[in-house]
Amino acid sequence: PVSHQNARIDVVVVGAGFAGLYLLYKLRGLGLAVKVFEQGGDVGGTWYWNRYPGARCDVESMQYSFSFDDKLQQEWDWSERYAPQPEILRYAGHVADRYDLRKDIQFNTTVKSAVFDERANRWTVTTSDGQATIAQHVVLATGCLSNARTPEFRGMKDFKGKVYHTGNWPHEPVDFTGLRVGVIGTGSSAIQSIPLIAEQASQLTVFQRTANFSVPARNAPLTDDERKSFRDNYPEIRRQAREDFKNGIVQPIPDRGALDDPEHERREKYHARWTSGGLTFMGVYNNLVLDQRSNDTAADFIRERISEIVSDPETARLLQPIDHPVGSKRICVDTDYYATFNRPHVTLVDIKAHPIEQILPYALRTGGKDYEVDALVLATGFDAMTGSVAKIDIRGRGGQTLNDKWSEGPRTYLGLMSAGFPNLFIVTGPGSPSVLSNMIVSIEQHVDWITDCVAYMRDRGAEVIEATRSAEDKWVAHVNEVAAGTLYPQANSWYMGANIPGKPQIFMPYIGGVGVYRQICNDIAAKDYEGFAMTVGARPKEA
Ligand code: NA7
Repeated sequence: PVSHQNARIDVVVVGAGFAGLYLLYKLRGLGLAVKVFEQGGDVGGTWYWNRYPGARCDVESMQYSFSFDDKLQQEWDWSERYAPQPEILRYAGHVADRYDLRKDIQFNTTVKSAVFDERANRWTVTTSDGQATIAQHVVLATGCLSNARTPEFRGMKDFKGKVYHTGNWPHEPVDFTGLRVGVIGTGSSAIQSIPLIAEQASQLTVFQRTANFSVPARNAPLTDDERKSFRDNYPEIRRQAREDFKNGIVQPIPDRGALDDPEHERREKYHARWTSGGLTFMGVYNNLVLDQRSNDTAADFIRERISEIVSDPETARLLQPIDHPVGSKRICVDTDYYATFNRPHVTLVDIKAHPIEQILPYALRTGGKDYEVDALVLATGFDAMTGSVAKIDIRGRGGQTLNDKWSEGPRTYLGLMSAGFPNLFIVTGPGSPSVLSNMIVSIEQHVDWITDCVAYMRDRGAEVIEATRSAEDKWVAHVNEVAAGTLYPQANSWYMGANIPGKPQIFMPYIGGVGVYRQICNDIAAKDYEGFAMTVGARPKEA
């Protein structure tokens, strides 16, 4: 049984990460009554859950931060080039305090279902505390990498040591001193945490299925001068991030393709980016994700660096990715990852050739051999982009569930709405640039667009907005067409849903770039929300 909350709520927001926080701030600015439900015990979303050692953002902190309030960006001091997780979490907390957001956020509360009442044009949102909240709009700010995934391994329940998932790390410090630790996975989370776990563990065994490309972060403390140069130029830097750079990250602009340069020049350029560090490595040339031969030159360069750094030839060979173009999975950014394998107590085990057969009370069995471990770290990733939405029982027109509608893969118009689910918005959803971009740039754009849309509706007395099927069909086709022109679909990545057994494989994010995407969204709004139907009275009208 659920009890109904009586207070009038205009918008329910699901999630209090960066998207949820900014939504609350903006919607409140319209004078609306907003209620945010957050399953964690505090704000911060992905940065609340991902507390593993070495967790930090791979976008530079001066760019991975809110731009909506100049005072905020002038006053907040980032300590390092890449902010560590505790600092990003403090920043989220600061934003919540600064704008007094916590009073409208209910923590430790999971949204169970959202059901649209077609007669009343209202959503009923039920939560884990047994309450039902009625609202005109629901916004899913549930995040793209927030649903940690634990694969099923035979014998897992028999394991007697401690098990940790990087995406759901304990709040109290974890000490691996003197322990034999096993890490499963070699994605970004593993690559960040392995060098630090190796500092403590007596023995570290890394179980790798697919090698990933990683480039050095070259992280360092930010100097006052570096901070000042951003702050003095923030209006232009933020404009460029929004408009000029596909991924929302300001970086030196490549003016040519990899094959336009002779080999020695190409190598010099790769070396320069390798030395300056960071994921802008992929921006050495403008065609690395478009042309296989060009991509090969970058991939070869990284493979060479790996064999240079790692002393054992067999380990070096295993660490060299061979099965996907560089950048078709998000490139990893590390501090001493490859060099860690030179430490005598660190071992790499190939579980592609010999998959994990069984987990025993204190060991992992693969290739007929038992690797003894006292603690297990699962760095096995997320049910990305759709996982957190799928956990909520969402029912739109005619009682259709969103999971049913998306059973062949997510379908949205602009990543913002899905036809048949009126007044249900998604922030950085599938079909928007989302995870292919600086998430804060994308979050701010979506939140601004949604807020403007809600204000537009209110000014015109419109009660309902929904994506039309035809606009959605066209957008889905466009998203696929743009992806097909790149090397991205070649990798078995979580962009494709390929890491979840049984998940339909379609390329989820929109790869056209944040500037192009923003323009499309703005044009649609300027044409009175073309492709959306708005209901002013009883009947929906095509906009
Ligand atoms: P990722 O990038 O999804 O990495 C997960 C890793 O776990 C990857 O190496 C997987 O190998 C491995 N994995 C997953 N399932 C299994 C099973 N069943 N057996 C063996 N190995 C497995 O997640 P992260 O948390 O590292 O990073 C996610 C994003 O966060 C990252 O891209 C950044 O944007 C921030 P696989 O490649 O599937 O063979």
